[in-house]
Amino acid sequence: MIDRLHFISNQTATISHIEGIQLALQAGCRLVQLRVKDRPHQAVLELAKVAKDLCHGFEARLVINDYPTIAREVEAYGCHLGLSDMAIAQARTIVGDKMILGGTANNLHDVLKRVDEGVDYIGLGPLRYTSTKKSLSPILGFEGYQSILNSLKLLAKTTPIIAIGGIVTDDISPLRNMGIHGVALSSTILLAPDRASTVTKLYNDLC
Ligand code: TZP
Ligand code: MG
Repeated sequence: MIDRLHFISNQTATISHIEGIQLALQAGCRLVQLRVKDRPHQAVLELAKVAKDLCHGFEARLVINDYPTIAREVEAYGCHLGLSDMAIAQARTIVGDKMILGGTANNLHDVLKRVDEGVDYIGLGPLRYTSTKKSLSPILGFEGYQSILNSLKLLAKTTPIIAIGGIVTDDISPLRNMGIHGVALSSTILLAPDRASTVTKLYNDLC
């Protein structure tokens, strides 16, 4: 089963990608996505190697955003691709059959495209505004998710949907109740006053 909680790395004013990943792992996260947007390929590869070692120490899974070749090189658990990144079919030829591939979607059209491409999960968002991502797509709100999930149900499409974008702990129950498989989040974990109890609550509410 695809993990229900995905921690997305982000560099804040005071916390680096690697520090953030370490904090998330210490808090109990068991799937980490390394999402580095502002560094050259070689620098991302170096971060990916460190992230892989950290995840290994916590028996956690590592997903690499944007770079199938890096995901293959560090033997990551998965790779996540946006709509303007490499096509899923091409990525599959690079990462092989065992790695999971996730794809971003912002609306029903994208979701159906991702289903056709055969992704292992779909990151669908944003739920609401977040400063973590630049060039944010239109906000879906709960109504947007409900409408897309209704359509998927009618079409009998079962690809797991991971909600993303400005998600806080109180969102988990309503999202799960409408049929969302899991959530991907960054700020709610990184900026939590007590990260461990936040992650515990997230996992409990995601059951
Ligand atoms: N894609 C859509 S929103 C987002 C990404 C990568 C960032 C999610 O971070 P946060 O801090 O949980 O809103
Ligand atoms: Mg991308």
